[in-house]
Amino acid sequence: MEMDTIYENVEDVKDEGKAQQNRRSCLMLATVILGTICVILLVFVILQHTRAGSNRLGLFFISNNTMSWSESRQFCRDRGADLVIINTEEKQRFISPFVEDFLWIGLTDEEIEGNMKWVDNSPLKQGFWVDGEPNNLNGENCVIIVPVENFLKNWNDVPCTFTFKALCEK
Ligand code: 2F8
Ligand code: CA
Repeated sequence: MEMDTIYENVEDVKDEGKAQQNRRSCLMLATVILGTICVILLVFVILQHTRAGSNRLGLFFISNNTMSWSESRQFCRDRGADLVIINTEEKQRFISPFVEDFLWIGLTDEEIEGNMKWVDNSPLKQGFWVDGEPNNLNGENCVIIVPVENFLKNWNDVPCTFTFKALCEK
């Protein structure tokens, strides 16, 4: 074999090596880009899910029997739920049309008079009280939602020992 041909072959092998290296680099880059996109998508989906979770309306159910506020709460908790927390106007408007009875909701100022708290311990920010309520008449510390036409004024505080049906949210 002549010297020229040997050099040509060596050059070909070098070129092939470079091409292979380039292909590997491209593959690596594509993998990194795809991986990054996957991670971004995953984070996005998780964030969406978390946000949707915190805003979502749950499953609502009402007890057949009437009970005190504490018994109502226990009734809900025994079923993996709790008395409903109504902390947005949207939720208040959603729930109100289904209210056909006096129903306990998860709001009470039993601990400190006038300091209404939800069952998750969060403070009441916006109330949807019947005019004149809450009036703490003879020590009323627990709250019911009542079936009246005005869906933005249908809460009343009543004695916690009175018996009403429970409105639970899971
Ligand atoms: O007049 C408002 C008043 O009406 C009732 O008491 C007479 C309610 N009590 C019950 O529904 C148990 C009060 O909570 C209400 O403030
Ligand atoms: Ca009252």
